[in-house]
Amino acid sequence: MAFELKKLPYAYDALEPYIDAQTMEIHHGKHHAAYTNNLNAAVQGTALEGQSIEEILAKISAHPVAVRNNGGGFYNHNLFWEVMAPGGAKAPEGDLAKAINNSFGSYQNFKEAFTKAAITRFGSGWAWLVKQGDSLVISSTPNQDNPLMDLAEVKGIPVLGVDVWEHAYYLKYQNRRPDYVDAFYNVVNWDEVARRFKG
Ligand code: MN3
Repeated sequence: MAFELKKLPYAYDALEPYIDAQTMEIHHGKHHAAYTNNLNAAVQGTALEGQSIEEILAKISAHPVAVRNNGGGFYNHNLFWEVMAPGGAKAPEGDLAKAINNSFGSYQNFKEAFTKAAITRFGSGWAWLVKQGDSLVISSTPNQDNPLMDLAEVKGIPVLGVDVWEHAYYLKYQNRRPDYVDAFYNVVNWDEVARRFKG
């Protein structure tokens, strides 16, 4: 069964004014669609056809670079759309809040470290909040790599990610990646992050 581009769980303009509708429409309808189509083309007729995206990513070092780039792009954007929502909780709660406090000292410390990872990732990539057992760590990856890949420096289960490719923010923020990352916190869907942390 081919990988499918899921519909966004909200309208293109739902994350305004933090993320603009035109960026969302191009990002989902063009970029994510292209990763999905290219992933399908890359696995078609190979032993990977029929595997889940998680299975493919877990052994990505053995697969062609087109599978790495487009498989990562397919997975990462699925996560990205779901960990954002309009009007969600303004901060983590419950077990997730406890884990953040245990791992980073406070929510504010987490935020500073996550922001730093996002703005210091050179070129295109992602910053991640990664589950490792009961604790959390922050990492960043280049291009469309992610912590599920066997070749990632920091491995684990991604529970939050922010896309820092220029296509994610350039129309509204131009070169001001820090402003975009700052705005991102206003649309984080902490309920979904908690669900992923619970596993
Ligand atoms: Mn992107």
